[in-house]
Parts: sequence; C-alpha cells; structure tokens
Amino acid sequence: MVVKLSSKPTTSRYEEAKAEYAKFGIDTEAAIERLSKISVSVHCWQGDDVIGFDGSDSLSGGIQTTGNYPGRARNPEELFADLTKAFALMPGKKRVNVHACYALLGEDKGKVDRDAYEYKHFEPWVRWAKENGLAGVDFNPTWFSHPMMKDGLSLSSPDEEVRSFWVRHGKACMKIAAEIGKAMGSPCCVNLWVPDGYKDIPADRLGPRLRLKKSLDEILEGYDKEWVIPAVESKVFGIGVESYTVGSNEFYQNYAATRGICCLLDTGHYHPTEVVSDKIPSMLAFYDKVQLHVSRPVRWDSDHVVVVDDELKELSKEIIRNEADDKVIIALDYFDASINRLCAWVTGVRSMHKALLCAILQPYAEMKALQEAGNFTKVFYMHERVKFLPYADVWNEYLRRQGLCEDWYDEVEKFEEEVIANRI
Ligand code: RNT
Ligand code: ZN
Repeated sequence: MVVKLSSKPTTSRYEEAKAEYAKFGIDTEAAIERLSKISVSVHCWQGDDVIGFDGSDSLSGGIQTTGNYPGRARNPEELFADLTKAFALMPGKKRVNVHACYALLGEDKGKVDRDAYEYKHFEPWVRWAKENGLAGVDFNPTWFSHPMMKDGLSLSSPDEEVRSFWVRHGKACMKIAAEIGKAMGSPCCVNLWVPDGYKDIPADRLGPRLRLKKSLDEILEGYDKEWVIPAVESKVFGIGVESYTVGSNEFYQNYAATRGICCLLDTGHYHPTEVVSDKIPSMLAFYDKVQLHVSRPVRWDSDHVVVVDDELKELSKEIIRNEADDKVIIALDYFDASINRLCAWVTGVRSMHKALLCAILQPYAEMKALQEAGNFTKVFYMHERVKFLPYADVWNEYLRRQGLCEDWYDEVEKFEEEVIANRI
C-alpha cells in the first residue's frame, strides 16, 4: 500500500543503510514492503477526549482523560476535519476504530437510545473511511458514560432491566459491525469492554461474572462470522473500581477460548510489571488471532500517547519474529487531553510503525539459531549490536515513498492556528 512516490529522490543515506543491513542478511526493500502491509486501527476517541456525539458531556466508567488543551472536537464536523488532517500525516495502512457513542443520530437524537442504534447512524463513518482510502472500520459497543450504567455495572448488573438494555446494545452493535464489515469489504473487529466492577471488597465475586458470561453469550448469539471478529478486553482495575473488575484476565481468556473468539490485550491493563509483549507468544500458542490495544501506561493505566519505548519494540518483535503480521490485530488506545490532539494521534501511529520497522530489521533466524545452540553470549551481543543499525534511514525512505517526511509538526501547528483556534 505504498501510495505515492515523493518527488524527492532516494537519499545516499538510504543506499548506505541498505548495504549495512545487507551485511546482516536483511533486505531493506522487503522490510519496507512488509511494513506497508501491516494495518493499524486508529481510535477516533483521541480527538474529543472520549466524549462522543450521543449526549454525554463527561467521561465515566473507570477511564479518564486528563488535561484541557483547547480545541477539542465538539461535533462530527470538527472530529472529521481533525481526523482527515491527522490521517493525512500518518503513514501506512490504516483503519479507523469507532465507538458506538460516536453515532450520528440526526433526527433520531433524543429519540433513539443505544439499544436501538442502527447501521444508518454509522454510515457516515464508512463514507469517510472510503473517501480517505482506509483499509477498514472497527467498532466498539459503548458501555460507559450513560445513565443506564447503574452502580457502575452494565452487562453484569443484577438489575434485569439494566442488564437486558445493555445486552440489546451489544446485539445492535454486532449487527452494525456486520454491515460495516460488508460495506468496507473487510471484517470489522468488535471489541467488547465493560468497566463493571466494585470500588471496595465485594461480597460476591462469582455472581457478577456469571451474569457477564450469560450476557456475552446472548450478544454473540448468531453473529456474522464472515464480517465480524469479536474480542473481549480484560482489565486489572479502573479508577473507582479498584478492588474488583468483573472482566478479569482469567475470566476473558477462558471465555474467549471456550467461545472461539479473540482476546484483546490492552498494554495498560495488567499489573505494572507485567508486559503484553510476553503474553503475545503465549496467546499465539493457542489462538489463531489476538487483538491489541496499544497504549502507554505510565505507572498505571494512564493511556499516555504511544512512543517508541522498549516495551513497544519488544511487543513489535513478538509480532514480526513469529510471522504473526495477520494474526496480531493492532489497534491503538490512548487519550491525552494535555497536548494538541492531532499531534498525539500522529505521534502514536508513527511510533507504532517505527517500532514495527525496527522489529522487521533484525536477523531473527540467526539469533534464534544462536539461542538454540546455547550461545547466549552472542544472543546478548546481537541484541545490543542491532540497536544502533541505521533504521532511521530506512524509516525516512519508507516515509518518502508515501510522500511524507519526519518534519510534520508545522502542518499541525498551522492547522491549530487556522482551524482549532477558532473553536471558542
Ligand atoms: C478502557 C479500555 C477501553 C477503552 C476504549 C475507549 O480501559 O482500554 O478499551 O479505552 O474502549
Ligand atoms: Zn483498551
């Protein structure tokens, strides 16, 4: 999917890097080609601090945005304008990830609740995705920021009116997702995450889980297997639900395994010393596919913007060296309201691609053979040796072939001055 050729010529730095990598048996042309085929699903919710269009004016459900950078997109027009600008600065194959609270209700506003949303309320997203040449659209039911969340519970609620409302929402979303998948000609990944849990020590830990299990079974009944790829996302804790999360890791891994669906691993949803990079190969030993929410947890599930840090590189290696490019489905999930939101979007997407490129440019066959031969000294040496190979020159060439470059900041600044500054 390398789209346009920049008018600028290939640099001699790239030619030198190509020769340097060749010494390690690495083909930089093949690396660029491989990177350009990996899609990243970009979350629409970074643009408006996870508020959506369907009536809520604050975020609740164990997640929080912090900061009040001016110019948050306040309506569909503003969000689409911001997305269009940001996506133009992102390299590679892209999808957009939409939450149900981003329904464009039109005349149905105030009349139709989340349990009755239909495909027509999301058709503008599909249109926008097609206009912008995206590879697909992904979807999420929204089980937060809504008055029907009672005592912080949705699908695990003991109140049957509440539980059944949210089951209907889930079922409506599965139908919408099938339509989205068909319309895009690419299956729609649907992520099921609920914030349900308790602030303090519960008197019953099993009951809520049995209700969640029952609700999920009802939602998944008869879903369109051709066009929908469902996943369940666990979490260790949330703000206000510190003591107990109904959808724990063990709950969802067992649920997914027995129902033949995917697990979604969010990099911020584990204990601070646990890493998702090590979970990926464990999952690949049992599952055909695993979905990711790539985020950056700074001391907790803080949802900072993704940057090229060690864990992102390690996570990328687990995708690349296991040849799991089509098995690990990458989506981003962070929301920072303290800096320019477009800058946050573009940085996160570029960081993901950079880490993937770094991972592609490594001599895995050689390193694996060394490990199997018990030559741990050379494995150790090689890990460090490859770190400073000239991958940045390959990155710049990858961008050049898409008519992009690393100096994109001025574009965002200009957009901020001309468009965002007018949002008073
Ligand atoms: C929350 C989960 C969840 C949400 C999005 C908005 O902790 O990570 O994925 O961030 O659905
Ligand atoms: Zn997530």
